[in-house]
Amino acid sequence: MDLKKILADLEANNPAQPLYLQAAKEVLETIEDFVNKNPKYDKYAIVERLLEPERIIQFKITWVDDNGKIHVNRGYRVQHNMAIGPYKGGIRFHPSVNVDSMKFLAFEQTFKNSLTTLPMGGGKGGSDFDPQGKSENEMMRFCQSFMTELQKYIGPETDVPAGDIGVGAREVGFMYGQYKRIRDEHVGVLTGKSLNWGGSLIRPEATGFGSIYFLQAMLKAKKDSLKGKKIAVSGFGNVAWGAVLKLEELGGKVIAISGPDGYILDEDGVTGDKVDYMRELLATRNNVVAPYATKYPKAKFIAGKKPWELKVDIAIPCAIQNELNLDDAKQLAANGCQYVVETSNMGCTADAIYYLQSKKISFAPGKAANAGGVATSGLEMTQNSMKLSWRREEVDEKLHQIMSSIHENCLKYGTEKDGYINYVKGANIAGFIKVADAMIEQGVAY
Ligand code: 2IT
Repeated sequence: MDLKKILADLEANNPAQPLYLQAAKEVLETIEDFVNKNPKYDKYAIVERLLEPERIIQFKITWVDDNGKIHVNRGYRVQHNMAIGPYKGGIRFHPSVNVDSMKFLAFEQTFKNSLTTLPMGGGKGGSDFDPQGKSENEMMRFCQSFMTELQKYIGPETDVPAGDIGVGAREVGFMYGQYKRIRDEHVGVLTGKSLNWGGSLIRPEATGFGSIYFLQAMLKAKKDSLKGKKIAVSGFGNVAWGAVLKLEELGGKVIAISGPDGYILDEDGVTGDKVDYMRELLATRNNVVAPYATKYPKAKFIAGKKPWELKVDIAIPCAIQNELNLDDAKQLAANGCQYVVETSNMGCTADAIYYLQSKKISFAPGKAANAGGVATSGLEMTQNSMKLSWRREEVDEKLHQIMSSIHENCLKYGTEKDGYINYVKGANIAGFIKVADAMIEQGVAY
């Protein structure tokens, strides 16, 4: 493949889309050698085809707030690739949502979903609507308006959305109710549902749990363990919560969590009822972490800073894209950090990743480390199809197996001559192969 030309065309075709270009460039650079060694991919123009989403849907959402004022927001669904299964991916409600962030997330999702071993294509959706400060009724009306339009494009065998930033079980419930009202079907069209109407055990914890299972495999690969490790986590939402919960169980010491307002330093460790309190904080939807230090006065709140300035062995970004930049990477490396487990989608900037890798710090990309969330969504889809539910242990065991298999695939395609594991390369190549081969076998369709 002619990387230079592909990149030039990509930039020309996607102006003002820095996130999409960042995500695509990372994949292209890491699969280049592999694609060049396997000419069939060029013959079938697989790379060029993968760079164009199969469909981008943009729609208008109007809704009425509690004071009777009418608002207009934009909604999106990017259906990136359906080669190995129905489009699958979350819905994000956040002011940063635009066609660029949706495209990057859908693109990443295709590779991530391929890694899970389950039959799921890649998609992503959302709205620039900001849930912060909205009442429950406003959330419900917004979700209903959103689904009134989205339902035209989704279905249990077509496209199966789920939650993401700003969309939890409550919002999935509101959207599911509206889908059902319009279509008159109780089907597995969304995942992340509540337990008593089709949800799966472990789904709420799955992204965080999966990321820590992946970390365990990374540690094992270096004959290391969690014992005595100090850990900084960013975010305090669903993903951070699952990670902290699993770390507590396995004996890793989390000394920091964070929010958009700053970070909490809790030298005693975020454990016990403090972990439950993270849920309460999220439920307030004020999007600030500071109240933790009021409730637990031994902890400190450091306003306006990121937890990457702390001396920790392991850093786990769990918040949002590009939350860990080159300066943060330098600071972490200078402080002796040995593992960075990117659990947010594209949580690290490209230069931060290069820097960490140049220092031989073990770096897991989000596509691999956070795949446990969507993998468990895949398990929810399976249970819905079979019209039964698995026990907690069953789901957890499957999740564990999936994360181990993703790690093995990273080792297979990412181990370098000096033994360093380039997880980015490994994940991108392994994710690419399955989708690319499926596209070839299905002829020139998309
Ligand atoms: O980024 C992600 O993988 C998710 N938000 C989960 C998607 C899903 O379909 O469960």
